[in-house]
Parts: sequence; C-alpha cells; structure tokens
Amino acid sequence: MEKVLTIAGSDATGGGGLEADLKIFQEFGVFGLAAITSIVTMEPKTGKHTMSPLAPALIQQQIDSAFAGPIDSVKTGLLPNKEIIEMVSRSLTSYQKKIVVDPVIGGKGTDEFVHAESVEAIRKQLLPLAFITTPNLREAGILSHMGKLNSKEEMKSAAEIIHSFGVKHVVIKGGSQLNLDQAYDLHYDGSNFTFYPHPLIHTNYNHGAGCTFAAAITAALAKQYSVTQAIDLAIQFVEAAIRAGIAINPFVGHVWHGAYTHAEKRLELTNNE
Ligand code: PXL
Repeated sequence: MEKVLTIAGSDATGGGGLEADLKIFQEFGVFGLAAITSIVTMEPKTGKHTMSPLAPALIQQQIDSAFAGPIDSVKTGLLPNKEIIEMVSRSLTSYQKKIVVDPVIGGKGTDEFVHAESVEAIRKQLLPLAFITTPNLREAGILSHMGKLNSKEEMKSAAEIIHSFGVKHVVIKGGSQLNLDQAYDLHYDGSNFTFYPHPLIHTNYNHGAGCTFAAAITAALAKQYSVTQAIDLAIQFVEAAIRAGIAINPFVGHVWHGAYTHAEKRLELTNNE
C-alpha cells in the first residue's frame, strides 16, 4: 500500500489541515501519516481563529518518525513561520519522490498567520523542492508578486513566475473570484498551459476545499497517476465535497471530504447483522 505523509497544521474543526488530509488519504486507499506543525483553534462564541505553532524540534521528530519507513508522496500545508519552513525544507532536501506544496498563505480566519518572510522562505526554500504547488488565486498573486489576479491571462503570467522558483508543475485554483461563466484551474508545466474548466458552485460551504484539492493530488501521485489524471480526479473529488457541504459550526461551512466515495454510507449494519 502507498504511504503518504502530510506536514500540516491541525484544524480542530475538521475541515482543513491534516484532519482533512488524512480523511482524503483514506478515501484514496493510501496509508496516511502526519507531522503537525501548528494547532489552529476557534473561539466558539466569536469564530476567531488562533494558531499555536509547535516547537521546531518536535516537528522534526515527527518528520523523522514518519520517514522511518518508505514514503510515496508528501504534502505540505500550513507552515507557521520562516524557521519552520526552513526546517521542513531541510528535512525534505534529500527526499526524491513527489512533494506537493499547498502554499497556505492565510485563508479563512488565518490571514494574519503568514508574514512576508514566510512567503519568501516558501519561494526560496520550499518551492525548488516541489513537484507540484497548488496556490489559490490569492496565494498565486502573493507568490508571484503580481497582487490581485483579474483574468486568465494574469493567471498564466503568475504561473510562469511561480514556475521560475523551481517547482515542476504549477496548478492555480481559479475558483469563483474571476466572475467568469465557469471556474478555471490552470496547470503550467514549464511549457504548456492547460485550463480545466468546471462548474461554479454558489455556496459558502467550502471550508477545507483547498486542502482537499492538494491532498487528493498527493494521494493520486502516490498511486502513480499522471499529473493530468491527478488534477482531473482532484477537481471531481472537490466538486463532490463542496456539493455535499455540511454545517459543522455557525461560522464556516465545511466540505464533506467523503462525498466522492459516499463514505457516509459505509459500514452500515443491516438488521440481520
Ligand atoms: O484552509 C487553510 C487551512 C490550512 N491548514 C489549517 C487550517 C486552515 C484553515 O482554517 O486551519 C490547519
């Protein structure tokens, strides 16, 4: 069985972070391992998020634990500061297989968590090691120094700039912000641009969608699917998860990570069991 490691934050509400990653790995039938970089909690009366980074030495010990055996692919998610980004990058330097970098730069309730020096460390230390990176439109604008991206042409320019940092494949999640007829995700491999159009879904139930997309790609790569197959499958997987979104708390609507495989129907005892 393929083994997939996530190096990410914990989202105690279960929508994003390593909680999402591990659920998705299970859906793909791969064995999930996790190194926690930080713990994100939510104040239940106000919905305010707080991030508590773990000590770098403890993160290092978790990564070393995970690498005690063979690992087929690695996903990085929320890396709370420059020191931790550099430490994780050092740990992955000799790792030759597939690394998926989800460059989590803020996000729902977490905007204040990532600073300019962290963004620079993602560009200089982490992206050169990565096989695929999966920024959303906002993150792609920040990483490329282009600011707000307003069109498919600007997405292409941003993808070229991000590719120049050394990552092999750039996948920008277009989402609904471009106000077009459909959502467009863009894949750039250094020579070709491919847009993946898919339906816009008007919903607030999308907490965890970004993590889900990157985790699905990471699991698919571990299973030796091609980059194109991995992106196609991840788009369908996320679409199902968003359509089946659920209210977990009064503040953010969560995607249901098990929707694509109807996981909610699994393990139902029948009357005669
Ligand atoms: O969706 C971005 C994200 C990533 N990782 C963790 C999070 C969040 C958003 O809340 O909590 C741990």
